[in-house]
Amino acid sequence: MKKQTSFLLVFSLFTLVFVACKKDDDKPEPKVISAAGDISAAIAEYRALADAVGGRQEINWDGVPDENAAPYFLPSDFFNASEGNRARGAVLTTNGSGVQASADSDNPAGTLPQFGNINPNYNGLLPPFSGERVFSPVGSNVAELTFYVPGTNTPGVVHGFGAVYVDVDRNENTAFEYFDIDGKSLGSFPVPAQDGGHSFLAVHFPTPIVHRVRIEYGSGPLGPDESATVDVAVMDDFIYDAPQAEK
Ligand SMILES: [Ca+2]
Ligand SMILES: [Ca+2]
Ligand SMILES: [Ca+2]
Repeated sequence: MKKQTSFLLVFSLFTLVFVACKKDDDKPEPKVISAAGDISAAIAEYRALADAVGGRQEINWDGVPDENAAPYFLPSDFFNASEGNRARGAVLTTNGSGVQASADSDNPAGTLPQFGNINPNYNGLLPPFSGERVFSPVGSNVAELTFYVPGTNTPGVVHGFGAVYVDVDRNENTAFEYFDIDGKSLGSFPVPAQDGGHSFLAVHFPTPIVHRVRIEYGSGPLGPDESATVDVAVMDDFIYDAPQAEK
């Protein structure tokens, strides 16, 4: 009887140690910053984190010229130019027909802002956080953001990524999933809802480990009217720390 008890005790201790180690090895614990409504304090907090690890990049879409904005697609590598203001190390892809920055209000083609080119009822429904242009994949509600050493084809890594969402009504539809350079998931993180307004989510890891972010939001691709079953959402400002080569 005594022998059996000690065996059980040793076995339980072993299990405890094993579980504790496994948890530590599983994934590095990131800092998660999220907010809905007034998101300015959360953005300031994340900017400071990105600044502290070698500088930050921000994409607010507002400098995209008319010829690269809706109704035209934004080239996937628009923000991975070899030099100048577009050398941001960010490549945007989708399994839909392409990605777009929305039109501004004085574009020569007269395209409606806030993705009114896709559904005129969206104009007025999707208030931008910065400037006039917002971002969305078209033909899909999934976008992939992959980091490169700016201006090169060398895969890059960052500590983290954060972004502003516009008009997320239900948080079950909307999340970021982060991946390392081997394609291993670092976790999936939900975005808080804010009907008619702005939400923010940023996830910052202790080391530069993020190579790709899968961004999924809204209940489906842009097209149908917002309703009790359809949650139309788009994105505005992207913020991340400077992409670097993996060491
Ligand atoms: Ca903007
Ligand atoms: Ca709404
Ligand atoms: Ca919505």
